[in-house]
Amino acid sequence: MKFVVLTIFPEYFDSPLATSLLGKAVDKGLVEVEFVNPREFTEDVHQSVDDLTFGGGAGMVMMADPLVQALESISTSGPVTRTFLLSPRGAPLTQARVQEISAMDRVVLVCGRYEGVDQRVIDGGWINEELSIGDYVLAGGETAALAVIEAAARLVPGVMGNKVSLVEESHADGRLEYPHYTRPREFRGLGIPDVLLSGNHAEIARWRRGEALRLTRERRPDLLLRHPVTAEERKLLDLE
Ligand code: JFB
Repeated sequence: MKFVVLTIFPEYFDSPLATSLLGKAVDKGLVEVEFVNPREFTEDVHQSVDDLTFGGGAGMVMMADPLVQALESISTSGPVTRTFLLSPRGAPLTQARVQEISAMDRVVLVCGRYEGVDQRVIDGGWINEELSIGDYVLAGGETAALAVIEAAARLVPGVMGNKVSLVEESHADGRLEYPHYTRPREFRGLGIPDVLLSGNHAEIARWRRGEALRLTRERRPDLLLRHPVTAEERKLLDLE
């Protein structure tokens, strides 16, 4: 899949895209990321991309013209494209949305800075959808764009080596993850649950489902509303 990122700070993406899972996905050509810098579409000597806000008040706003020219420079032929604006006002990014995005041919991610972008970029039809990665305020869209890229990339076939963890993850949809342990068996007086040493894979799977469910009920009861407890899970809970 291909991402086109509109940003005045393309260098912000350098190490994340060169490191670990994403780095390998990019090296293998499974994920492509291209940058378009709105600053290259400015007309004035200062290459201004921001201006004062109509109505007054503190803060600057990203001007419509450099952003729209940058968007219009992206080829309209070629792969089908969806254009997202990262914004604290956007629809919440969920794993379900990430799955949809990971199946897209080409995704444009528009990153604003300052107080955001001129509303006419949105109202003029240059944006398909606004996305938010959470209810807190970042200084710009770049961190959110990276989160979208990383979350989508790991679902692209071949990126994770089509590991069992992806299958397990979709199977445990809507549940927090169960606790993980690795060697040593005892760490500073702390052991690990006996069941994990039993070699009984059915029992281990049951224990993990129970832990995941209890943790979800405790910490994220909101998730249980969207993914209700199943009859099978009710039995798991009754056991304790
Ligand atoms: C995205 C952005 C700003 C004051 C400052 C452009 N979950 C999220 N939190 N913040 C952002 C986001 C997403 N996605 C985000 C783009 C921009 C924040 N700012 C800073 C925006 C509004 N008010 C500028």
